[in-house]
Amino acid sequence: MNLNEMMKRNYSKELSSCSDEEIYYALLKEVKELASKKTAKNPAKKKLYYISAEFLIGKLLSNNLINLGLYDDVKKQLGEAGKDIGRIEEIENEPSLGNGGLGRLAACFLDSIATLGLNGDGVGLNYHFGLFRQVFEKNAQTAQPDRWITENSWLEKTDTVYDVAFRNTKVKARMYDISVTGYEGVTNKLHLFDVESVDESIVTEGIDFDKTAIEKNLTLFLYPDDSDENGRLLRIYQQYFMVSAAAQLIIDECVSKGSDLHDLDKYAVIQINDTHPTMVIPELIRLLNLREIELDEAIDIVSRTCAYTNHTILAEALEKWPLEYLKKAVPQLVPIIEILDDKVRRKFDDKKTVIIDSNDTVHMASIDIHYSFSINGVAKLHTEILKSEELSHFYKLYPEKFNNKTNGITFRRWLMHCNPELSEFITGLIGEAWKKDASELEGLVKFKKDKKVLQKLLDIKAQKKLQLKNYLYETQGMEIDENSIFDIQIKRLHEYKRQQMNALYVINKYLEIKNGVKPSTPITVIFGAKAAPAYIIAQDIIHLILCLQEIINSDKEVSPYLKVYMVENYNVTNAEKLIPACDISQQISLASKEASGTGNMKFMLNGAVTLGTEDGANVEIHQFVGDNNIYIFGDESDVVVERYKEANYKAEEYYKKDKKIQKAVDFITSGKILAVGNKESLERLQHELISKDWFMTFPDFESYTKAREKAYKDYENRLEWAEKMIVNIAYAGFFSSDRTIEQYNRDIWHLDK
Ligand code: 26Q
Repeated sequence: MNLNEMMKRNYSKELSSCSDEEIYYALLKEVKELASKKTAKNPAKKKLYYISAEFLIGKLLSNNLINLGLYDDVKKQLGEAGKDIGRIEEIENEPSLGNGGLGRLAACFLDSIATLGLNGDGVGLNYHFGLFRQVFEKNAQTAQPDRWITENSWLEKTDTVYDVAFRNTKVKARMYDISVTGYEGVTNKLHLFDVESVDESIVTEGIDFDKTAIEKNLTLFLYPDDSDENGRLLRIYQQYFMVSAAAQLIIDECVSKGSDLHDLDKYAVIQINDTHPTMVIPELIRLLNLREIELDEAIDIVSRTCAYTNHTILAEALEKWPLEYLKKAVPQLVPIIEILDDKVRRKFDDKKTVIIDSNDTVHMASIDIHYSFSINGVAKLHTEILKSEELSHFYKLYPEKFNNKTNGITFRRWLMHCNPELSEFITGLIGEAWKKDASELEGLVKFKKDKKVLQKLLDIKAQKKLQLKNYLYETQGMEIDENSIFDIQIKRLHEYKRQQMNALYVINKYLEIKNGVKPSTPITVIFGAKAAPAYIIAQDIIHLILCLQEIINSDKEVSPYLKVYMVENYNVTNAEKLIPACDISQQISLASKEASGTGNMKFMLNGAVTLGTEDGANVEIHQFVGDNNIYIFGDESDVVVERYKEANYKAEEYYKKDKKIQKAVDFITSGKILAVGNKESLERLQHELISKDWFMTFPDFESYTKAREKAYKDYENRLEWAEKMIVNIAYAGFFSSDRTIEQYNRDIWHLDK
């Protein structure tokens, strides 16, 4: 690719005299063309449809340049013309089409599917605003709409349009495509359906809009507030819109390839990403039945075609819908769901596995489990807990359907793109093979006593920390000491992830420094998290952290030793800057609650050391790196599960007898914080902790503190620390999403290469 010629073609100008914007749009056009040339000429007969309400894809320019093998050359040519590829990337808006882990996982999977040359497309929704943009005002989160679609973007309008009928209205679903490039692989598609009559002008204050005007609002936002009935109904409308269009697309494509639909499972496999696309099961059954296939056979066909992934064990996140809502929105599915329920009731006595319960509530996961052929969890521990606890009644019925697929991440984005310095260094040590086979990274272990290598690793980390410092100064005005320990917790805000426990530790550290006990190396604690707008306690925790930020950073006695920052609007783009700069990765969920986590893998790959509980994929990370290269603390999942069963945990007892806990919790409503914070919010949070502490931060607090102090102490011995870093990088290979996808394909999808 000759950029000078490209710019002359597009703008009749020399590259050096083009603006960053002009260069970005020319590259966008060129890369789209090149990507489409890599579409498989003779795709395999069977195709995977990965249906998901979220695809948190992040910016695509660099990712696509890397995957098409053009990145280095483009960067060089730009450099020669005095242009910086980093600045050009900034022109691109990040499409926030996901909340967090589940959506980002879907994006990593698409990358690996294309990289492995598998025939598989994503299917989802083209939200115009995606997830809200987080803005801090008066030490609190506010939510703003985040429009990402521009006149020219990665989206390609297609001619495919389907009718989708609801009880009261009918809309048209137009398909837009984004090319998904594989690394030295093929180009697949992400199909995003959009309602033709969408109207962005109905968005009024912040992220408020008329929730009843389905034709106009259906694809405006990702997961609109579901705290009132109209909001919840809208979620059903969105889900049905997505799966009805998907089902029509699947049938069309299979028929055009020669399927008579009785053999649908020879042409298609559908992966249902959590329960959000569950209605694809009854919808496909309905459509097959309309095409003269007997109901029993249709049910059988669909069950052989669908597979379900569970991403959560939190009861409140398992979707349940009142039958009433389905009748209001999609009455055509109700008789099918009733039949599915009836079949279950005839076959099994266990009331816990019914689809429609005695309150006329529809359990979406029950539909998935009875009517798909595979059910998988996302990390070993998670899958075991599903089998023994949350889904044990189903496991008894279908032990053969249950399997584990430990999550993974794409190393193209989460190492090659975000940390080219480390990538090159690794390649210099062990060669290029790790880029296609991540297990090759284990070859780094043999350098763990090589002082030169360790020193270089520390130098690269220092460089990434300096880059982050500059980025956060430019974008958010933060002033970070690059010589401090970067201790980072970035993920959605949720009580089970326990940002509040991290904050309690910070309070204690602050009080300690005030008392003259100073850490030998300064510490920078960084948070990044969005909270669902209707999740009050989560808002309170953000408020507490922002208040701490104000108090601690402006305290002249303390700030040379401890600073706290909450990054505004945490998203994929700033994750790519934060992760390579991290020393300590906080993965501190209450054991049993985090299904897997994938941030933990990204940090490890970039040489951060984990401070974590035995939860989700931390368990597997621990097994790989061994006790010396991770800081594990806290009660294990069996203890936690037992404590919930006994229902005898009393937070107040810990508060009363543990002085450290008491001091930290009392500080939440001290004069110092109230001077900068909101009394109602802080008192609510304090009360919640003392009276409930539902995610058991107090029982783990002492061991958390000890482990964290030990990590800070160990950090002092730089070469020993670097040894931990290299061991983490070396064993991160298992967590490549290429490995995960190989396993999905081997055990579930059976696609030909
Ligand atoms: C449910 C009902 C009503 C409204 C919203 C929802 C809802 C929305 C989003 C339920 C769940 C989600 C997202 C879940 C999620 O991101 N789970 C994460 O998935 C990751 C990938 O497997 C795991 O690594 C994380 O551990 C898990 O929390």
